Amino acid sequence: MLEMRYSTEVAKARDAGAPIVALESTIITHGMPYPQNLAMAQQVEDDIRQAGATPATIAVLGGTIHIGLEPAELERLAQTKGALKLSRADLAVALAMGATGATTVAATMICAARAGIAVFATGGIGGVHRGAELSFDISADLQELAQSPVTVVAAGAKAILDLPKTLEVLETLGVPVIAYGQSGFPAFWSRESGLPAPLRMDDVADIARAHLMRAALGLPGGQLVANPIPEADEIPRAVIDGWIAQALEDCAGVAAKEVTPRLLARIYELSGGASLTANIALVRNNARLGAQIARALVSQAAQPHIGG
Ligand code: PSU
Ligand code: MN
Repeated sequence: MLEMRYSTEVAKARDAGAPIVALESTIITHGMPYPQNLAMAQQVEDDIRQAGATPATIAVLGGTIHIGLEPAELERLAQTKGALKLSRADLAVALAMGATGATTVAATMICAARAGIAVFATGGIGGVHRGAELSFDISADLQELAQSPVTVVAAGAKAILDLPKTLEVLETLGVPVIAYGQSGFPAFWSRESGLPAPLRMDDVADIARAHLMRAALGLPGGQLVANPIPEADEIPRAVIDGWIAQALEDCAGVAAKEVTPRLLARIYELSGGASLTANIALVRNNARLGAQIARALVSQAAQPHIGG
């Protein structure tokens, strides 16, 4: 009943047992304007290929889960105006109705796990929104990290969120939050949030081993690898904080699924495009790290004493 369609290159990689990195599509349809969204998606796929893995951009097209998009499908999706934003709650309904939609971090994790893909690279995960004590707005991405066995590489959580509360919820849910190569938790457009990361790892092989250990322990869920934006591309905290404060003010009254896309679009305007340039740089950086982790996983899973 559940049909998943694999792109030509992903099908080939699966047959060969080669490393694959999943990519989400909400960042394409709801996170960036056209045509930069398409250029970003193509560039990120190429980064993964150049790093020795196969990219699998995940989306729902006409009611079918696609694991990897053919070039023409990616071009079409990037221009689709009415694409739905699909999270855990929406996925089955969208499939049942034959809809076309982009998958969030949560929905991409669900699809990746079903396809046997262990690593997923994106920009930033959803989290606890500022004012959540009144709005109750907490992204389903957090619960998904506790349920689906996928290692997600992101540049921390978007600085539009309440980062201390986001880290608290992740801890409650038992999600390992691992900063890569530094002790602080990164804040998307900036390398440091000012908060310490709960865990730190400096070695890709350790990250892969921790992923396999979690499974060996019988624990559900994945891990969040927080990879700081490259120094040359970061926006200083003081600068981005000003735009965030303004955007939050301008978007007062926006609710539910609309919140993240509207805030990102407003920050893009306020920054004269600088937020998008940084966003693209950090996604590419995460894609390259994701490819390295996927490669390490493939070589370690071949050693039976760990994978078990
Ligand atoms: N990161 C970006 N742009 C985005 C998102 C993340 O740079 O558009 C998307 C992701 O798909 C993430 C979603 O899963 O926003 C979170 O939305 P919500 O807070 O409604 O769960
Ligand atoms: Mn939300």
